[in-house]
Amino acid sequence: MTFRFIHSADLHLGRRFGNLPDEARGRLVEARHQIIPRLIRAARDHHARHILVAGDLFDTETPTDTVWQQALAAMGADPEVAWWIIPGNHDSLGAESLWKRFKERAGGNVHLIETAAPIDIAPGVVLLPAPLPRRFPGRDLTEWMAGCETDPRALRIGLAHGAIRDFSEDGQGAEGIIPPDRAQTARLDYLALGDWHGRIAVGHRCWYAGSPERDGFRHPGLGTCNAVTIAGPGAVPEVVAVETGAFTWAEEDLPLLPGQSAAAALGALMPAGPALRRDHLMRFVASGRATLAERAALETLAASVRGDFCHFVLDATGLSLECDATDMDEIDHAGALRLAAESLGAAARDEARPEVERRVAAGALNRLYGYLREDRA
Ligand SMILES: [Mn+2]
Repeated sequence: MTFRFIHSADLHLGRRFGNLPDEARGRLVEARHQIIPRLIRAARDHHARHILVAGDLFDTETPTDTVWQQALAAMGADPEVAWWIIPGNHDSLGAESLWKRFKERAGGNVHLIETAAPIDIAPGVVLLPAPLPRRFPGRDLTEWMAGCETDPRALRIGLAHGAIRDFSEDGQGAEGIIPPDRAQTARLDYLALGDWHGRIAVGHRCWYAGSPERDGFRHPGLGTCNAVTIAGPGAVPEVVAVETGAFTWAEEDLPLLPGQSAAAALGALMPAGPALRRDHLMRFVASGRATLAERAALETLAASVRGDFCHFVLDATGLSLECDATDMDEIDHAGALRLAAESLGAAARDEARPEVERRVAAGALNRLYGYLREDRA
């Protein structure tokens, strides 16, 4: 018997993205809702009837009614696909009011799992779940799986949420760590994990699926889920990534040297088509050195493309100033402005000064240069 299913986690429905501009926020919130039909489509394409959600379906214990009711409606749109959901640390069973209302309204294909006990989810397939009773359970909730006996002819699939080794999305670390060999010690055919928002294999039988719609620069690229096929008990699972995300997050280093066109270097790192940029959130971190003219060209390009992107950040605080004679001549050949520019340039280069003072001097010189160019344009 071959069993196929979708492994997802960390949908974080209702996440607000408060640190982003309004326009980007609205689009990202909507994209999170769209994950549900995308996961159903992934299940259909994979000929799977089951979607396993390894925690953090919701971002908080108190999502708005709009968020959870519309999530349930979307899950109910295809009653032939079953959802098996454990609460994670963001939406633990401590969210009593949410889960009570969720269960009352859920269709027959949506299963909220509240107890750590085996469930027959399909003929010959047993799910061993580890729902989080509260935000910080403080112990390894997968421990019971090792001692749980099931029919030896049945598949054993674990479902859990939390940190393994050093992988902890919220940086809590050691407490309640899931042993990296849990799939072996509990004789699991597959252990579906959530918590880490990137996609990563802990072994052939143990995966973090990652968030199906990425939510930050820490986990770049498009969100994915795992489409899993297991040929029978003991068979090594076949695991394929399916892209489910709408938005690409990318952070790029932009190391620069004088003489290099900073604007061309930035341009080379951007998606070529402006139509694609609309679904990109990009952050460029410039470092190294650039002349006043090169830096001005970089800022000009950044200002002109910013509106193409869902979100665009150019962080040039680590970019040092290289002042050459041409730059200075452009400011003025002599006189008060030239003197001011030279003294700012000297301050920016003076390694005896504290870093912050050098930055202020370089920033002032950049601004002076920019104003004069604007004035002459
Ligand atoms: Mn999470």
